[in-house]
Amino acid sequence: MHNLGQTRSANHRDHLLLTPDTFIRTPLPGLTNGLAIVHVAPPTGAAFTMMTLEIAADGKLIQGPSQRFLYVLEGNLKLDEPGKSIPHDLSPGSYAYFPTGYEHTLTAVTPARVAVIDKPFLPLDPLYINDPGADPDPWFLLNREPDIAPVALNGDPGLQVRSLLPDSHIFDFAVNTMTYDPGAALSQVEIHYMEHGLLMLEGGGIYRLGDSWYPTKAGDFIWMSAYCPQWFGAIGKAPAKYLIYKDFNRHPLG
Ligand code: UGY
Ligand code: MN
Repeated sequence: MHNLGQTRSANHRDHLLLTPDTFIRTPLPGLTNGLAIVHVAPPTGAAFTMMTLEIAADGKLIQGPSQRFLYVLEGNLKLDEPGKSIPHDLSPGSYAYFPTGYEHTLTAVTPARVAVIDKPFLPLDPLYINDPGADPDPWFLLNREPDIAPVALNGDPGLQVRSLLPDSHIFDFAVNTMTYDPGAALSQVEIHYMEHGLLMLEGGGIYRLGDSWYPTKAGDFIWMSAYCPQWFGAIGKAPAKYLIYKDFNRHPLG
C-alpha cells in the first residue's frame, strides 16, 4: 500500500530523520545471508557509518574497513575471535567494540538485527596520553548494556545515561543509551561540534532538529551534523530510549 508520497522522513543539510518506510536494504561486503540498511554514510557529510544489519540464521559478518562498534537489537548470535576456541554468545543488549583490523566473525543463530557503527580511528596525540604506560590503542570489549550503571543526566533522575565505551581518551567516539521517563526532556537545546547517529529503541517523543520539531518513535534513525540544534522530550506512557553515537575525546582540529 503506497502512501501517495507521504513520509515522516526528512533530509536537511544539518540533519536526517529516516523512518522505516523509507529504509532501503543492500548487500554489504563482509556480510553473507544478510542485508544492510545504511542509515548514514560520508555522502551526507558524516565521518562515520551507522547501519542496521538484518541477518538470516547462519548469516555471517566479518571485520570491516575500520574500528567497529556493534549492538544487538534482536536475535541470538555467536562471536568468534581469532585464537579463541569458544565463541561468545550475544543476545539483545549485548555489544562489542573492535579496534581497527581486529578479526571477528559474527554468526546469527536465529534471525537477528544488529546496529553497526564503523569509523576510521583518529589516534590520540601521545602529548595527551597522561599515563606514560597506557596503551595508545583502544581495546576489544564485549559487554551487556543492562550491566552498565546508569547516570542521571545533570542530576535528573528521569533521564538515565549508560556510557557503553570506557571512560578513556584513547577512544575517539562514544556510544550511549539514553532512557527518558514519560515527560522527561533534555534540559537545554544542545548545539555542539560533535555529530550524532541515533537509533530510537523504545517509545517516542518530539525531536527538535535545526528549526523543525518531529514526532519520532522506536525504529526511527536520526543523524545530526555538528552544530545541529537538538532537543528531545519523551511523550507517551512508557519510557523512550535511544542508542546514540558521537565523536568524542579529540581536539576539533584533529
Ligand atoms: O551526548 C549528547 O550530546 C546527547 N545529550 N545529545 C542528544 O541526546 N541529542
Ligand atoms: Mn548532543
